[in-house]
Amino acid sequence: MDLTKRTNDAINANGNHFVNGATSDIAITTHGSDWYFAVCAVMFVSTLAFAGLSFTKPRSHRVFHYITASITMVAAIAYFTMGADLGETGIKPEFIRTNPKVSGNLREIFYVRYIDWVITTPLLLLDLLLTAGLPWPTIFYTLLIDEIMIITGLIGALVSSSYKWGYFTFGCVAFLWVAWTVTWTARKHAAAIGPDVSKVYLICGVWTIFLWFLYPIAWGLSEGGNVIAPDSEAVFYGILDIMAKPVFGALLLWGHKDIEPARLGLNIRDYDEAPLISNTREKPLNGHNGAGVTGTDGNTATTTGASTV
Ligand code: RET
Repeated sequence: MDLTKRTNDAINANGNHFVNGATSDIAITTHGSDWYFAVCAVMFVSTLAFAGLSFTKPRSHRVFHYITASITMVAAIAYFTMGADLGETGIKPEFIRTNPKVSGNLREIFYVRYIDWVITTPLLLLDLLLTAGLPWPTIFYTLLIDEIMIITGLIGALVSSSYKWGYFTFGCVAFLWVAWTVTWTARKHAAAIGPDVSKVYLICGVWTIFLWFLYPIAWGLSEGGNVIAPDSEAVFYGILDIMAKPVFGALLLWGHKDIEPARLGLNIRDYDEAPLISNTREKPLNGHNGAGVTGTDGNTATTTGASTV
């Protein structure tokens, strides 16, 4: 091997996979592979930055750093896979085009993209909805609906016939539901906590919904309609992913720098801190309960000031 001139050998090493005896003839080139590796590097550096920043905070204040660093870490691995021309399969396009950039019988579909999204989009929503202080059952079902959006998108991408648009429609309906929760329900919760929380939430929420609306367009032009080449698909999704993950993460963590997690209802305690809620058995006063909430067994939950050591 000539060490003075290192070239990207991924397409040669891993490309030209045979699917049912044929190769994907609408596939990324070395340019697409280079770009995917470049985005991988951006995700990796962002992960180091977010994880590093977490050390500037006590352990009880790191939840958003950990979630955000996990998001870019998963993306870095997915982008490494796509750069290596792996995590893909050949699918016969519904529309056979004459444009030489997309003419062919099998289009390369990166299913690894959806494995990334199925892990990272719920985490992005978690970052956002925890900021809004949304009740956990609402967060939980919003994340489930988000999973439906991604999985229907994956199935649609793997289907050759026009039925793919059925899955696309399911995905769009799920997305509208998520968008509603982010723009309406959660916005009201954030506003109720305080103007500083409301401001961070609005910036990150508007950014998210604007960007997320562009994903189905990218899908329609790539996996759906076979209009743009896989290299262009790489650039389209890559720019969106950089905006939606590292840039979003930086905005969110910056916004959180002066916000106590306890204000968002996140009562997180380190092992050497006093519990926020103690479950002590108190003697009832004249047959009445003292301050605090008393269960049927006489247990009284008493609030003892915020995270005192
Ligand atoms: C699909 C196709 C089905 C319909 C819709 C989609 C939306 C996808 C979105 C993806 C967001 C991904 C992010 C990744 C971060 O790196 C699945 C393309 C609506 C919104 C934020």
